[in-house]
Amino acid sequence: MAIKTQRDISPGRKVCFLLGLLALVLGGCAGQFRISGEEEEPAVDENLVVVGVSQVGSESVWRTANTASIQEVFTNDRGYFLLFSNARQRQENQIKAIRRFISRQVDYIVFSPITESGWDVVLQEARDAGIPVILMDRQVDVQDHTLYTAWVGSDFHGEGRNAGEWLEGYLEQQGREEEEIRIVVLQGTEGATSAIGRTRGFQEVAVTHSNWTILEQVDAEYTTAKGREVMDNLLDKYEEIDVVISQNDDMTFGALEAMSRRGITTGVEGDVIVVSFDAVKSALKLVEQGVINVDIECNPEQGEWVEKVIRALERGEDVEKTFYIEEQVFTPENVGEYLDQRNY
Ligand code: GZL
Ligand code: ZN
Repeated sequence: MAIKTQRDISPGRKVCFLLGLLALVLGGCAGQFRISGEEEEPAVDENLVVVGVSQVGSESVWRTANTASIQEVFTNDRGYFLLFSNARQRQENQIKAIRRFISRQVDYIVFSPITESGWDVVLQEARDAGIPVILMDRQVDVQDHTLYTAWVGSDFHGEGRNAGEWLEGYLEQQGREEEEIRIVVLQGTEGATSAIGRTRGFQEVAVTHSNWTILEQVDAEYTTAKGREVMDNLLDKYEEIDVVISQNDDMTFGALEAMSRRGITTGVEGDVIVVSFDAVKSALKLVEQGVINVDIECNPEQGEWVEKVIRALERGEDVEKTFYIEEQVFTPENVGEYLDQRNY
């Protein structure tokens, strides 16, 4: 799919757009609005491509970066009018926001479904309204996959395998490939595609090692507070833990706190091996210090890809159903060259 660098706006739209912009500036209000369902909803400028975005929440550094990547691209000067809603980790808020977008007859609906189930009805309503839906980050588990036009996200299953394969290599390097390895897993939000994929991918590798035991996998909701609480409980319960697999950096920060409070060291020279996911800058710094052994990247900068899909649809082009974003694995050996490039 050829992507043009600049959106074509027809001359008619240009004039209205400039007038619209003038009105907005004079009106003192920015062209992008946040709707979290409380404040009065703004009038939509019909001369722009209106995009309604329902975001999971702001549970993690990753999510904040993901939101920023949306707000950076769906701007007035690129021909868009963004209606943005933060669901604060509640599916019913996402469904309400999508229904509001439908009633406002937006041109496109974009959302990251907090969990995979429960979307068939509202996506049918969007289709009945003739509004294309683009999924970002997580996926929906629906009977009819034509209910959405495209999905932009990561290969979570591949990320889980990356973690397992890295651990294989590391234990071999340490001469521990025959040793009993006791593993705990801090999982992300139950039912989230990212948690499902990472769990499955890692387990696929783990089952090939009879000396690896996954003691327990616990939902720690992708947050630091829950990560700390869950890690504390696991440390109370299990005498010996050799590896912590934490499915995002925010939970890892909490787990590190729980361990260091008990004098347990982690990372390259530590008692416990720590495998994390997301690879946000604050965690990559801990990789560089050797406190986290490895961080499996999950790239949140999906806004530009979602915008490319919408631009293609605006031109009447067909689009791929799936867009996987490139990702890699960061260790103390390679993280240095990426750290200063990280802007989240
Ligand atoms: C991953 C995304 C996850 C991140 C977490 O694509 O679904 O949700 O890994 C975020 O940080 O909460
Ligand atoms: Zn597989």
